[in-house]
Amino acid sequence: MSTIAIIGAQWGDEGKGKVIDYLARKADVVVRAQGGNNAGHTLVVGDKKYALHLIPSGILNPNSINVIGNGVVFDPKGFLEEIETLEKDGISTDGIKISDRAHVIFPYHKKIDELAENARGENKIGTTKKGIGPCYMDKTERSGIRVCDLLDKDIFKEKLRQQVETKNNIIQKIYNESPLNFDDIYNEYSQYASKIEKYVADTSVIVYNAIKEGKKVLFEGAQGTLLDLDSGTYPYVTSSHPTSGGFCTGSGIGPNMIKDVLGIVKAYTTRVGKGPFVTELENEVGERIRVQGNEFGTTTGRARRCGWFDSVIIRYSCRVNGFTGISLMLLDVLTGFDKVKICTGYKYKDKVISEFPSSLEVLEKCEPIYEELDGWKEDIGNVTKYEDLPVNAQKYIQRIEELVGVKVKIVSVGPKRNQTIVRE
Ligand code: 2SA
Ligand code: MG
Repeated sequence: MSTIAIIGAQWGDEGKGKVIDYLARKADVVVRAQGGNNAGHTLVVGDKKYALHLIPSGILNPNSINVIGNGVVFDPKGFLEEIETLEKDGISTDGIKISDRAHVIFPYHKKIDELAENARGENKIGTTKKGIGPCYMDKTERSGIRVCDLLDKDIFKEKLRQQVETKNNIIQKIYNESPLNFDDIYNEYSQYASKIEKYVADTSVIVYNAIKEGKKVLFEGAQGTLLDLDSGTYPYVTSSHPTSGGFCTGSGIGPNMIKDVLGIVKAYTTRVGKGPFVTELENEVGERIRVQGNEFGTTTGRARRCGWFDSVIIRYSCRVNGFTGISLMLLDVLTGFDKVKICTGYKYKDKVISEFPSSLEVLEKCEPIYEELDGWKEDIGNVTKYEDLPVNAQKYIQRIEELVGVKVKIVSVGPKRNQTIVRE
C-alpha cells in the first residue's frame, strides 16, 4: 500500500469495514472524504467495540493521522460524542484533523431532512435523517457554513443569523412546524467551536505532503457506488460521491495521487430500502442468503433485500471508479448451494442491455439474464490459499473476473481477519 482508496461497489454493506480495518492498522494517514455520520463502522479491540460514524478507522492506530476531509459534512455534536467515548477509554484523539473547508451540519438540516422525508410519503428515500442531504444542498447553493466560518465568531454569527431566518421560513411556511431558536443554536455551536478548534487544519496540505513523502495513505470510502449522487440509482442515493472521483475533490488532491482503487464487492447482491433491484430473490433462495449472510442492518435490524451476483452492476462500478483490483467478500455465504447464478445482462422488452441503465423506470422492468454454475459444498472458512478453494468456487471467481475485466485480488471467506485469501 502506498495510496489506496477503498470503495463499495454495490449499495453499501459490502464488507468494506473488514478491509479498511486491516489496512488502517498499517496506514500513516486515513482519510474520509465524503458523506458524514450516515456511515457506520465498528472497530473491535479485544472485547471492546467502538461504533464510529465520522471518525476515520485509523483512530486505534496511535501513529496514524485521521483526516476528515473537505468533502465531508461535519456534525460537531456527533463528532464530540465519538471523541468522548474514545477518550474515556484512554484512546488518543490528537491525530484527528478536520478540514477547515468542511461544511457544518446544523439542527435545521436534521429537521428539514426529517420533514422532507415525511412529506415524500410513498416516495421516501429512506435517509438516515442526519441532515446529510440538506447540508450538501446549502453547500451547492453556496449558502453553507464551513468549519472555518464556525471558528470566526463574527462571521459565524452573521451567517448563522441569515441561515436560521431562511430555514425557519421553510420550516414554518412549507411544513407548518415551529421555528428553531437562533440563540440556542448559536450558543451550542459556539461551544462546539472552542472544543473542535484544536483539530482543525488545512487537510489538503497534510494529505498532499504525506503522499509526496511516500507515506501510506488510505482513503476510506463510506456507502457505495450505487448510492453516488451522479453514478447511483438516483434519486435513491446519498448526496455525496462515494466513487473514486469523490476522494480527489473531497480531500483536495489530484487523481494521479491515488495509486490503487480497490473495489469491495459482495459475492452476491444486497440492498437496503426502496428502489429497483434486478437480481432480487423474493423466495427461499433469497431468504437462505439473508440468513447465511446475516443480512440484517447493524443499527436498525432491518432485513436487507438479497439477490444473485449482478455483473452488470460490477462492470459499471469498475468503469466509474477505475478499480485496479477487487476484494470479493462473503464468498462463504454461497457455500452449500447446488447451483449459483451470475447475472450477465438484462433483458428489457425484447432487447439485451449490457450497461447499467440510468432510468429507474427502465431498470424496474429489466429481467436478469443468468448463467448457472455448479456450487460447492465444502466449508471454505479455513482456506488460506486460492488454490485450496473448491474448484467450483474458483470457477465462480474466474467467471466474475472475465465478466467484469478486473482481477479479484482478495477473497474473504469469513468475518475474522485470518479468513482472508490474498492472491499474489
Ligand atoms: P442519506 O441519509 O441522505 O445519506 O440517505 C440517502 C440514501 O443513502 C442510503 N445510505 C446508506 N445505505 C447503506 N449504508 C449506509 N451507511 C453504512 C452503514 C455505512 C457504509 O452501515 O450505516 O456501508 O459505509 C448508508 N448511508 C446512507 C440511505 O439508506 C438512503 O437510501
Ligand atoms: Mg452498513
